[in-house]
Amino acid sequence: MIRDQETLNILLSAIARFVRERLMPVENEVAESDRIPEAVVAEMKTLGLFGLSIPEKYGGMGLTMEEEVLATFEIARASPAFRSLFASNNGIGAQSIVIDGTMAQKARYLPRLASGEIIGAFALTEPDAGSDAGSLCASALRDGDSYVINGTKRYITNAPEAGIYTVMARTNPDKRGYGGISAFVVERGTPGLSLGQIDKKMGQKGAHICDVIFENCRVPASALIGRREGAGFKMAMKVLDKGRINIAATCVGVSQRMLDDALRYAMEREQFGKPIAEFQLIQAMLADSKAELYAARSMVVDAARRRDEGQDVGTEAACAKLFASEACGRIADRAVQIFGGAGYLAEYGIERFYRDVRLFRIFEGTSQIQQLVIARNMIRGFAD
Ligand code: COS
Repeated sequence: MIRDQETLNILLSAIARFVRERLMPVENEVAESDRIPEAVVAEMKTLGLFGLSIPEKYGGMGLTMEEEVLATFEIARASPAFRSLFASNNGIGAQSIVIDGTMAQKARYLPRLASGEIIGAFALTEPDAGSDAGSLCASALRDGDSYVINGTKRYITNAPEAGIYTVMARTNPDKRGYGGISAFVVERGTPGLSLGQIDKKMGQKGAHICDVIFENCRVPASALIGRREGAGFKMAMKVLDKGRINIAATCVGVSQRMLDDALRYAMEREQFGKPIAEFQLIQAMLADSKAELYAARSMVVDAARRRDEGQDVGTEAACAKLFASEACGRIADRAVQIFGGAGYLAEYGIERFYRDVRLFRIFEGTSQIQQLVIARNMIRGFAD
């Protein structure tokens, strides 16, 4: 749903200009230093990028899902590491509070998330619980007016920078499966919370992940999100439904960038006396990429519109994430191929995207998990 096209156009063109003039020129610097310059982070805050989807009442822009994916298409034309820094405040690092938080939790955290003063991280995955999120082991045992959290969370995006962590832990260890899982908001600096070393990754330099370790970490009972025990797993799944649409939108933006770069190269690079874009085998790669990009974009917009209408979008979010991330991988591969030898060299940048986008088929649910979600929902629908 687009509330006001004119206002949205102003935002989209401001983002496009920021991407072109401020982010793209420092992509190499960020990849080499593994750090986004402070000045760029400050400009992200001024533009409101940390609060795109946080309600206006709490200082965000309150974008609808459709508006947000259109913004993401623009943002994701730059290296995905930039988006990673503020994406968790619009997605998995804040949505548990937006969707299920108490009034007090919303008032305490959402304004600071919206301004970028703090970053939110989502701590679901554990060393032994990845795709099988319902088997997580971290515990949060009630003790008087508090809960005591123990356990380790792994691959947590933005954990080194985060000011708050949404932590899924078992409040009822006797209850196996998802029913015993609750969600907590835990503040950085709480005694008993520590961070592991920043992990070295294949790509997305400038975006950081690490372990988050809880050792007798005591939080007040008011840290329980929604003040309901046992609701954490379903809440995490709802948060991931939105997150998956956003990852799919990111795949569309990055795919567009890679295809633009590949087309430009194919028009400029000459072999056998003419631009390689005039050869049909190159054209086939360009055309397949364009068609897949169009399909992915259409799926993302449709899933976003359905979510805005209040529909249950578990299936559509999984379809969009599955298709867009797999297509993005194929488009990256073709872009490197079109660049030829230059595609393998760091200075042309396309190999960096090739490594960066590999993550999209893995995080916020692997492609295999998306297939499983889609098929399960089909089977359940048939049974009903
Ligand atoms: N919205 C609301 N409720 C949902 C839901 C959703 N999107 N998805 C599942 N649920 C509910 C189910 O309806 C079920 O409730 P009922 O028993 O009342 O019907 C409950 O949650 C458990 O669901 P399910 O039986 O499907 O759970 P499983 O443990 O079998 O599997 C998968 C769930 C595999 C889909 C889930 O663990 C998953 O998404 N794993 C991937 C995790 C992930 O993406 N990790 C990335 C890390 S975060 S960056």
